[in-house]
Amino acid sequence: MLRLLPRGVLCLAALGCTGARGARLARVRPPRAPCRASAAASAGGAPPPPDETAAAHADRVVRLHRDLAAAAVGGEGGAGVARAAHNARQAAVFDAAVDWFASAAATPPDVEPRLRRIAAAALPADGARAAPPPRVLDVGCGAGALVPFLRERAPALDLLGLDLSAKMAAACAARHGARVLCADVVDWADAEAAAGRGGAFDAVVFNACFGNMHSPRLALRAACTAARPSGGRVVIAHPLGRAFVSRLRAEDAAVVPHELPADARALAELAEGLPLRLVALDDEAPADGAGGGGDGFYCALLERWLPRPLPRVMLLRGEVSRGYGRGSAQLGVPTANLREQDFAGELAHVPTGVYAGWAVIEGAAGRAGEVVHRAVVNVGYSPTFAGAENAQKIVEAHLLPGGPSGRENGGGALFAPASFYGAQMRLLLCAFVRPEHKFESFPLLLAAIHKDVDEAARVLSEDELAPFARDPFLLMGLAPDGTVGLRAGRGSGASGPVRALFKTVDFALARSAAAMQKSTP
Ligand code: RBF
Ligand code: MG
Repeated sequence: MLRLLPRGVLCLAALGCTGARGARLARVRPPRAPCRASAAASAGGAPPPPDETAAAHADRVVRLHRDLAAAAVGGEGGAGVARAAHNARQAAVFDAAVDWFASAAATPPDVEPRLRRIAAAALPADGARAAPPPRVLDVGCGAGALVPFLRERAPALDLLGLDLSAKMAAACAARHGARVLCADVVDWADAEAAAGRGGAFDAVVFNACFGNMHSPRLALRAACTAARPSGGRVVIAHPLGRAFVSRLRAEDAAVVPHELPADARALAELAEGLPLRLVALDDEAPADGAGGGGDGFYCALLERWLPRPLPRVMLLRGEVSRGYGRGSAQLGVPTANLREQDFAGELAHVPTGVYAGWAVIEGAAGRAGEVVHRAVVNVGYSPTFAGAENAQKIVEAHLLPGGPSGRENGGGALFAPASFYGAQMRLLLCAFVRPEHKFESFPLLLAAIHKDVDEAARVLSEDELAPFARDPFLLMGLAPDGTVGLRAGRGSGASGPVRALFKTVDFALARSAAAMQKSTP
């Protein structure tokens, strides 16, 4: 049974865990040329019986790893070396083992139903016949063990495999007629995003390879970038289970540097700060209890969830400054900007990226006429303007017509930028949409911004975020602790400019306070 977990379970605050687990130093061996013939011979040995059990199969795979380790195929690897060195070792090891992995022995009958379960996690029944056909990214596809089971669910599947081993990639392409690239998912996903092709996949699957990643954290981030922003699936699985991966790691931690995340909390740590939620975790221990016999099963299903509610809502107030004169002039996207220098260092800790929230421009229409606008906000440096990036981090709010529906509070057209320079803006950011990217061209940046606007408009009208439109900070200028009369600040400082305000409030607390506001006439 799949275990369903509540929304937001991945929002636990935790230290980033990149390299924390399994950051054991790699064994250093003199690099030797891969010895494919001997490794393949000892790994495969005599052809396996066609009905090899999963346990015998597991033993065989462990022996294969042991033999490759003993042959020192591929030089250094593991989490303690640079990613390029680790990847080179993965490539050499799996190049050497391709014959076995491309043989029928690599998928004994016992294992087939488990691969079927993993394919089902990636492709839900109702999506399998979708038009256009679902797009799946099979990371570390190897010789294509999962491919037939994905196609079983969606015959017209649009599949792309990635593998670090050129021979595995070639074997997968040849055996399954699949499109396969020899690439590291981390670099590949970054390049796709820069080319405006992020978010293209309905599912990204790590089958029997997640423990081999140099950095599970970077790999997961790459999967987020590749997965469809709303509802795209990320599957981390091993058909033989978590204990089996531990066993492989014990054989050669340079090739398998990481354990699989042991529980929901470990997955939450791994996904901290990423727009993902955990949907289901199947972690079945082997019946023998000893671990690694091959009858375990592991399948974590995560889902891209856009936007990611912020653990702490951000409240900002400051003077709208002139930007860099590019927004309207070059992109046709006017923004009201707050500058880092007006804050007391607080913006340094705000991750760059696109946020959704709500905004009020003070004064323009008089207090009674203040309009709460939906806002799509970029915090960052505009790296796409290479050579003319922002000198400092800025908060750029693109405002949409008023109210949750766009028709409330008078609605109307967007502000013209000229009308808000010098005014005070109050901004409440409640969700993270995506990281800031350096796009390859301005049309790609503009297309991404239009997508941001659509997505923010959609999610701000959902129950999770809509109540924030009535936050006392937006309606009355009251800070959450009630101690700061924000309006009073304006005239109080005859001695100098008013310092901008930055506060954060726990998401759930702020949401219930705002929801209460709603029921008050
Ligand atoms: N600039 C970038 O270089 N990369 C981005 O990913 C990016 N995302 C943005 C998203 C939104 C919703 C907005 C309003 C702006 C974004 N910008 C981004 C900033 C954009 O370059 C800037 O608004 C204009 O250049 C005007 O300064
Ligand atoms: Mg701007």
